[in-house]
Amino acid sequence: SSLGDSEELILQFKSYQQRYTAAIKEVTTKLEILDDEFKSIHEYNPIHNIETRLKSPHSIMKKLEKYNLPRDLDSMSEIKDIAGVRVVCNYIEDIYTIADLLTTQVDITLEKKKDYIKNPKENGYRSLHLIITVPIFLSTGVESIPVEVQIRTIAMDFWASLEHSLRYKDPTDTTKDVIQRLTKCAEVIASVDKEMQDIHKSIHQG
Ligand code: 0O2
Repeated sequence: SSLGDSEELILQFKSYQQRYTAAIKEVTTKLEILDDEFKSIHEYNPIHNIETRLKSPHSIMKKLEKYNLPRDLDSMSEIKDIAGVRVVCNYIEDIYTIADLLTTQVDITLEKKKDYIKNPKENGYRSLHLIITVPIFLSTGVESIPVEVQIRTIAMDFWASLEHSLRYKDPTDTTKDVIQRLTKCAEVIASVDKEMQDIHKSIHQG
């Protein structure tokens, strides 16, 4: 019967997908506008690239299970990362500039912030995570939709994507030694990020 329930929820989810897709579009446009404006004023782009993803019904099910939540629409609204936007910036300071300019916009509400740059995860993972809500305008009225925004540098993104694929390859094989080596890589990368930031500053200000 639980299979039947989940099939029904998947159908309901599909009707909701459009809302999350709309929210992704709104946030992406806001980010692109900020990046364009920056370029015209400061002659450089803080954003390197933007990636977006919509969580699949299957992953939503897995997450509901992980948190022991019932499979219904109410608990689905508890999942805040159905709409995901990843912003890859050139330099560390760009991350905070973009986060600030986005979250201070009048129609955006900041629900949650996790700064894994100031407080890296034990494995060395670094990124700024925001949960924001953005209004989307439908024929039936306005709705506030949550979006998870991950903001990181190119270097942090490089580490995160390789670490992610290594972990997915064989989770049981990530020994303590492998974790330690990955953590060390994250530290080296962080120091390169700082140096690149300094070089950028000295050229832009000098
Ligand atoms: P995937 O496969 O990327 O979708 P929750 O989101 O509720 O499960 P939490 O702790 O509130 O848990 O979320 P958190 O810490 O903000 O992390 C959410 C997302 O950040 C993850 O999504 C990853 O995308 C990314 N992330 C967090 N930690 C790591 C890490 O150590 N390495 C890498 N490569 N990415 C990380 P998902 O849904 O877990 O995974």
